Amino acid sequence: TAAGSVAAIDLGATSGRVMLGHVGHNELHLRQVARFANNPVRTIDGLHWNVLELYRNAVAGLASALRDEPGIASVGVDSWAVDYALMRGSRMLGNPFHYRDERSADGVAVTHALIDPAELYAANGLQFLHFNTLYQLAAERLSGGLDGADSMLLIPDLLNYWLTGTRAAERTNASTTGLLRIGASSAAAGSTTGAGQWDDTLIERLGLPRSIFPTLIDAGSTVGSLLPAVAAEIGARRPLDVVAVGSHDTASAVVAVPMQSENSAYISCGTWGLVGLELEHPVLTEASRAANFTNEGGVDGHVRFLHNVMGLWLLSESVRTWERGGETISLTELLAAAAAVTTPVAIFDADDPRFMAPGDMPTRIADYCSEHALPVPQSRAEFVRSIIESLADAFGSAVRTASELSGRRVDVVHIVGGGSQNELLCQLTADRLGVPVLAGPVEATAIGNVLVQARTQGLVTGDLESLRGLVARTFAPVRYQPRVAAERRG
Ligand code: LFR
Repeated sequence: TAAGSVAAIDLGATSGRVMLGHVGHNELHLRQVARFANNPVRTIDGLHWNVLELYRNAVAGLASALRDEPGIASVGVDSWAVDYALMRGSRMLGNPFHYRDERSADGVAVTHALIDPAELYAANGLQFLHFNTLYQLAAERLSGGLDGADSMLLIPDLLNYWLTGTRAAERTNASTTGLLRIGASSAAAGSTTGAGQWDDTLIERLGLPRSIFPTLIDAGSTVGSLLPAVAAEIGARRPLDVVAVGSHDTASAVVAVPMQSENSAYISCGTWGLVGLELEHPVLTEASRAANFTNEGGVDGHVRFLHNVMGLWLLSESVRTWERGGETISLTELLAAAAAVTTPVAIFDADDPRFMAPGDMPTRIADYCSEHALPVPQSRAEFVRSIIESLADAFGSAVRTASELSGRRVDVVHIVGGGSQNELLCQLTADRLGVPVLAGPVEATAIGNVLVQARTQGLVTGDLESLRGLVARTFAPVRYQPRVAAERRG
């Protein structure tokens, strides 16, 4: 097979990027052609994504990708999960809400009054996060927000619609709505138990209009060709397809984790730290529900069995707080200072709900420490050290829990995404677990996006194992040996 190029639009909660991927049987190159901030906007009715600006930047990025490489074969879009736009015909009804908006709390209460959380877990297999789409939609229904809507499009599905005029719901991301039925086997289409399909019973019991949920499609299928107006805007001289990728960013990231055995755990670490395993079957036990582990849909029907840890959000939101006075902080210097801290720092519960909403993170961390009789960090370096130690601690416990709940031994942990560049975090995670950490690639999400498109275009072939082999060969991970285990052995 000949090599070729595709473009990946990858929207994260703090920044978006457009990447050009060049893929062949034994080659994989990625180049960033555009990167832009993702700054949410608070208005009188709550916290929103600036989705028009994200789309404008994505389209501008595609235009520069095409100037660099006119032969691009396709485009794929991924983003964070759960959030959506409500539509009437082709019109978007209002700006999508940010999952950190507080309104979904009302939705949780009404939903759990209708359906017991244990019953919900049996139906959808999802960990409880107050922002899961079903709670947001419940809140929306209470406030009349669903009136007049004839469809609901998750963020990547919305961009795919704007690019092609075709409405569809890609399955990996749809699995985060809480409205897809989980099954005993992987979420394959065509299953007679309704696994991987919109759960009509659940939707009806929640009083949601079934008609707003679009046709489901699998990653790897073609959504459609670029609309002529879009093609003209970006200067495409030949027809260009939009391919559905693992449109949940975490699903794309997991595709590109260079796991070489089934005893590998992964941590996809960006704004969030998504910690878990890839499985063939969901784990729906009471213990798994109590530990708040989720069974999200993966590319090729695998299960992403994982837990959401608060992630680098704790750090980025702290930096944002410190920069409010107009100062610009160097992250490199801050991390170096944190690495040099020798006084013992507090290990706090990174998953405490108080850290969820945007705001003054250092004060919240200090409050947490005082309340729990822990040493309150005294300097920025100590705050950062405390955050990183606490994340490593949470990562360590989540890996251990994933292993216990699934009965799968873990002898290596891969960290991908921005967090894989944080040496202290990688080392401390290895130390906590007593197993090696393999760090990288940083741009796992974009790579996963690119690889699924490349496979659809016939530039590569095979299952995830062979795609991961290509990642492992082209992006050699950095290895962190556990210091604790080494000391014990010595
Ligand atoms: C990571 C992520 C997580 C999801 C959270 C909210 O970017 O997609 O997987 O739980 O954002 O959508």
